[in-house]
Amino acid sequence: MAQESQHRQPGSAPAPTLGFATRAVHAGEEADLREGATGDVVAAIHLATTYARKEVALPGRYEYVRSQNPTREALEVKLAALENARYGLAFSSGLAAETTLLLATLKAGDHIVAFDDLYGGTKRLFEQVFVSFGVEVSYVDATGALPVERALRPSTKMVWVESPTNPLLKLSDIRAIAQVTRRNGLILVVDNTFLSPYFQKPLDLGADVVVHSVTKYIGGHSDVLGGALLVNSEQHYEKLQYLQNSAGAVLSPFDSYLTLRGLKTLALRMERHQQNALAIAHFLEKHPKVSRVLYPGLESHPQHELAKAQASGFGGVLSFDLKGTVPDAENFLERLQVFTLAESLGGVESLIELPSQMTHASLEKAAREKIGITDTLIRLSAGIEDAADLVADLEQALA
Ligand code: P1T
Repeated sequence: MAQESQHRQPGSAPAPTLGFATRAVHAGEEADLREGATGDVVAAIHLATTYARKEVALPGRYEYVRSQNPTREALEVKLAALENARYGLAFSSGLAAETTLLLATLKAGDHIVAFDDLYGGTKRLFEQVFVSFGVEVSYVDATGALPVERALRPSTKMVWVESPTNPLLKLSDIRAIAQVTRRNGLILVVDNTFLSPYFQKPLDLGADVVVHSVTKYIGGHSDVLGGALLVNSEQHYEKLQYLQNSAGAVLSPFDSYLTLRGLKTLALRMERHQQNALAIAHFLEKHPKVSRVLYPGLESHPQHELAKAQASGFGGVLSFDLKGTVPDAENFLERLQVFTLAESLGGVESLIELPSQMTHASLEKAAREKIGITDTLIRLSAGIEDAADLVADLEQALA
């Protein structure tokens, strides 16, 4: 394996012959047993910003840290191996990954068809930043292919979905939408942050690009800000790599190391996140003060069958509506003891928040309400604590 990794193209993954958990531990970090090598069993943190060469015209494997760095490269290989992708690229945040992707693929006048429920920061990037460069966006209910197909224009270049969405936990029928994008020569981007590659592999379902906020489940410990792009097409990879270096929003060696470390337990963590989310969802569904619970793992979720057909699990995030007023919701959130009132998700600790005032506050109230983000909608990310403690905490705060 060590020999094979020496000849692989930077950022490219080995064939996915080993199981997911095995790849999560080993891919990108095969010990180098050649003479004189250290045999490290974990990728080292390479802090050098530049690399010496013997001759002017003869650079070594690495030239300058922004272009590539051995620690980031190990992470890019591991990420690609986990998403069944040929190539991975790591960035300094999820939004940096998104920005790089948009810069690499779009020009003024191009049009994006996007899911109307997306992370607020992604919508802000489209509407407040890329609009200045002449990029247009239409939002549709991208649960199925028909609304996407109807929104296409001659200038459409890209279809952008999250599945499940943030914060309403809607799903996109990725296979059906991929047929539309293939037929029309468009790029299908799937933000896979909520399920992680452990539960869903959008490239296998027909997507062209997978986006991650590495800050969430992939890092997994609320101590890394990072992003990633995964692709199969060499042409896409070369463009993205060019922009990764030219725009410069790369992940640092230390954050790459923390992410490599976090990924080794991704399979274990995702199972526990999901187990806890299910226990919480069942508890909330029966509670008299809760009017609706949104979680793809519940049979009451309108796309529960699609969830089972395109993913191997439902993840650890759910949203729910409290009966009552905004002050009631604030009281509830402030009384919790085990849950932490904070933005973000996907860490080992359970987090809870009010999207209308926190993660999705950058959206207009009317636009929020139109798609169902009410003022009292609460989103929670189940951590890996004991389920009984999480349920008891919700129970006392609701009482
Ligand atoms: O925060 P950053 O690493 O830049 O990732 C942005 C991002 C992209 N995609 C999805 C689905 C996300 O949820 C996020 C970030 N989301 C939060 C911070 C949040 O609390 O929802």
